[in-house]
Amino acid sequence: MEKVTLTTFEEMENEVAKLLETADKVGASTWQARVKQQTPHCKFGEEGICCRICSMGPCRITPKAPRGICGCDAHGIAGRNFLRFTAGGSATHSDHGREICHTLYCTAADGNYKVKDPEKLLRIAGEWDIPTEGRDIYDVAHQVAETALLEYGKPFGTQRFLKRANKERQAIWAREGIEPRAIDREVSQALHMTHMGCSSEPEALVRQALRCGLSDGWGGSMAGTDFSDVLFGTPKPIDTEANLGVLEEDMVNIIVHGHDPSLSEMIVEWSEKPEMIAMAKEMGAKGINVAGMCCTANEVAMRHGIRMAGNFLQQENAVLTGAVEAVVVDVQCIFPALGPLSKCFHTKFITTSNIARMPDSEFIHFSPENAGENARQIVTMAVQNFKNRNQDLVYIPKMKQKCTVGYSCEAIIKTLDTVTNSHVDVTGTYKPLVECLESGVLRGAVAMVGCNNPKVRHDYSHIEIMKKLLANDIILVVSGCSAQAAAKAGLMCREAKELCGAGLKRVCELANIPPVLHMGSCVDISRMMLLVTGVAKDWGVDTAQLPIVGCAPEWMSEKAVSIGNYVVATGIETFLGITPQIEGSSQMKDLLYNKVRDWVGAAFTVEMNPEKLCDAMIDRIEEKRAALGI
Ligand code: MSK
Repeated sequence: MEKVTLTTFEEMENEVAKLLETADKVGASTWQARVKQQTPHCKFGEEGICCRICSMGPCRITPKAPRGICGCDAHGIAGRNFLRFTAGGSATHSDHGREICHTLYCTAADGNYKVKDPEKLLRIAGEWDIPTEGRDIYDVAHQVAETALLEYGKPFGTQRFLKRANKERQAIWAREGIEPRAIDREVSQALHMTHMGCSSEPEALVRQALRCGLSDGWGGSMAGTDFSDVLFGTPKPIDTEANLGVLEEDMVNIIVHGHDPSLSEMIVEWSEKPEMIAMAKEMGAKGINVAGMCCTANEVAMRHGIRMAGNFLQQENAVLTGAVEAVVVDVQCIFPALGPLSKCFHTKFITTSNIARMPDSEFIHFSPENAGENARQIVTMAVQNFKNRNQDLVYIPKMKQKCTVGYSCEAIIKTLDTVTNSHVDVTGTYKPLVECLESGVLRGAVAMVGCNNPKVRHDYSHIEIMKKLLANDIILVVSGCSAQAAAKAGLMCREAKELCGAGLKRVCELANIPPVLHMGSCVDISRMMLLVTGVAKDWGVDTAQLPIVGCAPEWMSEKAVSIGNYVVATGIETFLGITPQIEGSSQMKDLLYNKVRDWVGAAFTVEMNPEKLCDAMIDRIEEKRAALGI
């Protein structure tokens, strides 16, 4: 086995500097320049104490003006802002899930979309008491999809997926009155509560934030993940590569960017068609190279081995290589800057969803019914654009690393089965993992997730924290842009076991896994909830007792706040490397950093210094171990 050589920050930053020179040459605006223009940020906004909810304001809280015009204080304003942030994230993830449910409803034996994992579909149908015996798989798919869609607006009851949680957790949610009802209802209620003249009591606002977050993680996101697996296949370990070096000088490069795999799956399928490859050759290219960006990268990497060009803060970099024929996007985390930036190059910026319309883009409305034709049109546009590439502007950084991705819960269990020769009775469970944790071979696990944020050095917190955790025998499961940070650095290959403590290294060797396990995209944090729940059930304890914590060191989006709420509500201590916009309220800080622990057994910890954040996680893991008597 080869030794691992990590890509350093200096190497990455030197290459970015060269791309920024190209930006200067063509007069393009970049996020690096815009950050300077926007700094310093508005202090009222940063602390969450600017209220723009009605037109009597905006009101800003200062020592001289401690209440807004309606009389709301800093705590009510920061609380309302926090709940609105959560609702935005929950709505976004859940609407992604809804689109996937619609796609499932459109499946047909001879259609654009088919059922690729019938076993998983039948399992979900069984959970939901939907008859399967003797039925056509597509009849079952349509009924399951319709039932899932009704979860968004059902008038009575709570989310069906809550039953997957361990009994202790379900009891806590019921006791605290935070079981999510219809998904849309929790978002609507959050907006209603935060309307002028409704809630201004921080505790009530935080409870609704937890409930609204849970409707995402144990509702909309879980639907998004499960039905994506049914449609496109449940991920299995697969080898691929990551970083801008996956772009090819002599091929048509298509970047797929966003979140919804319904689009990217079709683009991948069409880019592999012989007639499309023949057309690329006619244009003088050697073929078609599809590469992923942000969470779409995770989706297509873990199901097809499609290579990952980069994470959130690299989307502009990809265009700056001058070698991208088309950036094809669906929804979420897409910089509007891509429109004007693409105009400085030959690159076509193609938007496809009414949810994400942007200036300076070419819009091709993508729908499940016309998906094949839409994809054919998009791939054709990209291929025909190859001849317009300006070779003088082409510079592709050579950086890339190999990685193994695709550790769904099913794949993790299957991997564990291969290392349990002496424990035949534990096949199909997480018990081997429980044994490793209980014996101390592994000290704990961290679920590392989330974005990049220009408030901190790109990827630095992700990578430095991961390296230290590995050295301390703490295994990592990762998703979203954190996953790509790991892959690009070289931490997601089997050779990275050399960076681990003796215990984790041994586990990696026995199971033949990398020490950083890729679990997918943002919505796939629902996989992590099921993993943690499975471990808790096999251990016979509640999730809050496990030596497992969550971490989002470079988070930036509303979705991340929604995630934070459901991860905490699931009993998992959550460590943030970017301060949430609540610092102007002592009551909100006390609630989120302490008091919610009395309700759900976990809370948030915030620390901007990655070294200290990592130490705090290790300490918390050791405290959990001590409390379990191990
Ligand atoms: S893409 S939400 S920047 S993880 Fe899911 Fe990355 Fe964060 Fe978007």
